[in-house]
Amino acid sequence: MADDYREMWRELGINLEAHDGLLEVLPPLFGEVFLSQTGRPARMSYFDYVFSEVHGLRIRELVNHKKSGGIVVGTYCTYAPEELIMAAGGISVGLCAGAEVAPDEAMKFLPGNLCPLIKSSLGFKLAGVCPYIESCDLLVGETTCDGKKKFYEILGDMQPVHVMELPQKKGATDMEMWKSEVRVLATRLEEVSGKKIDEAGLKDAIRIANEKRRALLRLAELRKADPPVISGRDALLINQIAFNDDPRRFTVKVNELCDELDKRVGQGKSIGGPARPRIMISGCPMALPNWKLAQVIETSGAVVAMEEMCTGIRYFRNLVDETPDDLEGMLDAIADRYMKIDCAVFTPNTERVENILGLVRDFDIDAVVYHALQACDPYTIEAYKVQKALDEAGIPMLYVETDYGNDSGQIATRVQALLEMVR
Ligand code: BJ8
Repeated sequence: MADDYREMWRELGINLEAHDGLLEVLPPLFGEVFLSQTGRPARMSYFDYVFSEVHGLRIRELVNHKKSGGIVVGTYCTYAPEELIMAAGGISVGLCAGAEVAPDEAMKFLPGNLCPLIKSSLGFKLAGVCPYIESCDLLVGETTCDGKKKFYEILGDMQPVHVMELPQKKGATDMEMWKSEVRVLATRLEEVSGKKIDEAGLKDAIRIANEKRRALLRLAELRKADPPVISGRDALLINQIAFNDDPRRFTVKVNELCDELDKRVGQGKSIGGPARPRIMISGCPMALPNWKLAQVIETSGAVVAMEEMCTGIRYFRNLVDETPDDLEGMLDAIADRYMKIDCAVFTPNTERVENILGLVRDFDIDAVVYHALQACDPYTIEAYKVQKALDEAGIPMLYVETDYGNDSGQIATRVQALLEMVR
């Protein structure tokens, strides 16, 4: 891949030497986590290919889109409404980082005891190894956790950033404020792109984003099969790719995979043998290429049957109402949909606990592994409420606080003890 794309990366301002180092470590890791699995669905080959070209072909598509007058908009959170970006002629790309890059550089700006997702996201920018962020005309942030808010201020010195004010409660006045924030973002996107968001374009964008979510919901539904027809690792990879791939193409490919999985269910063809403990991972998102926890759980003899996180069902559970035809109605429908997201930054956040209990029931979950990124206040603190509810429901929960370092061995010991309890 590297030879074909070097000139493009150079033009984007990528630090080629550091980038080469990154590209060297990813293929062996990918091979170990994904290609080593036996009995994978054949249609996973598309997602393997997308990953292999994640800094190549997809970036070329972004560059070509810009050459033809479009814009690229980077996001760091599932609260950033991708429909608006699409309707303004933009391509939306997720920028959260899931591997440690340039930690010493990042710590010149940020404290060491900050969540690894934020430190690494800045590390990728400072090291000049992310062609996605270098392709962006605008970065959309949001006032979720304090770390992200302050990170956007730093990032704003390097690139144009628009921060949406996200309320922390879900009352009537909060909703009004959020509706107006959605409109402010729409105006900013129009200014950056020079393209007016009109009714037809927004209607189309809502449909495209909903179709993507429907495909992911269909995939989630197929993961209820016991024995499982797809691994949690593969489902996680698909969820991660959802943030960066072309949404129409991605939807087609997820549906093709689901067709294959439908057949597998009919044939009783599982991945990895007989039924095993069914685990749900809950908590902080896992940005590419963070696969550590899913890998540990599945190589310990269990299957991850669901992810209650933003690189999981929190991203696609809710659809935008497609009935409004006027611009104002559509903007309100978008605002309504995004406010249903149950991130731990909200207070109170009883919806999340209820949703977790619902998922445990619907996906026949034997135990929950709680994924807390170190120093993430919202999710580490909310673990208490989740634990309490799961205790009452008789479902064991293992709390894992981790970062992007190599602690797989210690986690594996604890996961194995959990699995012994539920076998
Ligand atoms: S909607 S989960 S993507 S905020 S892990 S940076 S919360 S300290 S990523 Fe998130 Fe949006 Fe919520 Fe989802 Fe802060 Fe926690 Fe770090 Fe986090």
